Amino acid sequence: MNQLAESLDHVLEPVLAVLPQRRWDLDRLRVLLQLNVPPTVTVVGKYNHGKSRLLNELMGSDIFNVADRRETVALAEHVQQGVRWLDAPGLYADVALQDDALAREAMGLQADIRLFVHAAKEGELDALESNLLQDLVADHQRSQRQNLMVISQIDQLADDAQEDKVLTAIQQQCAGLNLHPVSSTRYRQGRDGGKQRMLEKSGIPALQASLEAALQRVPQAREFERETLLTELTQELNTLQHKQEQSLSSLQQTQKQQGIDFVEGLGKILERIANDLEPVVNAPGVDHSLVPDTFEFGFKMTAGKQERARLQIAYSRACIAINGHLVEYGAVGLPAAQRTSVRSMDTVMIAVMGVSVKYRADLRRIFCEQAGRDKLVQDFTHYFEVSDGRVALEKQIEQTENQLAQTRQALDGLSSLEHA
Ligand SMILES: Nc1nc2c(ncn2[C@@H]2O[C@H](COP(=O)(O)OP(=O)(O)OP(=O)(O)O)[C@@H](O)[C@H]2O)c(=O)[nH]1
Ligand SMILES: [Mg+2]
Repeated sequence: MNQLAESLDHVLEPVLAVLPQRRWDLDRLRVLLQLNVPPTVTVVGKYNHGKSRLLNELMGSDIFNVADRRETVALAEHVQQGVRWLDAPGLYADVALQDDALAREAMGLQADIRLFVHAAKEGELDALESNLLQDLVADHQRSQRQNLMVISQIDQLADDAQEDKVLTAIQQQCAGLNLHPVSSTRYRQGRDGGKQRMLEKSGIPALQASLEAALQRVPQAREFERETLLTELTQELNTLQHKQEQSLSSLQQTQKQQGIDFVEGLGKILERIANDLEPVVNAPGVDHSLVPDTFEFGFKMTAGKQERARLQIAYSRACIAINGHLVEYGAVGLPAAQRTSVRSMDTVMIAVMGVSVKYRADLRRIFCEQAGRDKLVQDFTHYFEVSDGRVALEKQIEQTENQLAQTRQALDGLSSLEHA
């Protein structure tokens, strides 16, 4: 691979990675950016309509194979006097459409000038030809790539009247395009026999004149097409970049706000819990919960039992309030790496609060002191940050950042081409 091709790859591959749907345009741009590719002329049309033979007559030598059947099955090229002639297979001839792919490569990718060849004896263009011609005309409007309409094998028509009729009908199908009626056989006869009238009647000299003018326009058409493609691609990348920047900033904003809301919300809940617990943990008098029950009390209610029940209820309420917050933020279960075989134990609540019974002193330390609440916020926030939703959001941000970096790289590459 030469140096230019390598540096083009370096620029165009990143663009393709970002805009895979523009592969075709990027391939064409690669051709346009190649230096020293002679103006390229190709033929487009159905098989056996005389395409290869026409090229031979235009070149003045029998380079391409001509036969009375489907003949051309691969692209063939010949450079002569600064023009690159490209013979392509007939369209729609091959059921597997392999030939069509080659024809499209020639007319879509390589050619600056396309000779649309249609045999006069076939009468009007059929639907496939007509669609193809419309595509080519639309492409010309976008890219200034040129199309010449050639009606071939006019010697096969009975007389001038029939020729008029056929040409009039076809002209209506391709408004705006000049028709070039030609006969390769007449041209050959005229040339070999030195018959000037036959030469003129072959239509080939007139086609040659049109082709010559079209060839003159190729440099400026290429320049226009290159600029058009570069502008379109740059615009598309700019739009994409803008969208990606917006979604990145909105994701980051969500991430930040969620984090703030989680911590602030939890802080408020903990303060409310501390207020609710205040009278329970600071009840005056003896702490009966620490007095063990003895056998003699059996199933009777005791002050100790009552107090422990009160503490248990207060603690449960605190846990329910906290858990509600965790549910709201999707931070209920443990991250996969921390899960055990006991599913019911794999909760953030248990991981942070433990399973031991809580007494007054515990509740006071855990909820009523700032340090205790700070510790809870810290521990719960840790599990919030590793929760599935939070991790997914982080991944999404990373992904968007990567995509944005790719888009920027693609844009940088393209702008280096514009300024080259
Ligand atoms: N009478 C007459 N026959 C022609 C003319 N041009 C080509 N032919 C004949 O038509 C047949 C097909 O010509 P080709 O040039 O091979 O046709 P093609 O369009 O290249 O065909 P594929 O390569 O199969 O797509 C050959 O037998 C040619 O000699 C012409 O102007 N007049
Ligand atoms: Mg051919």
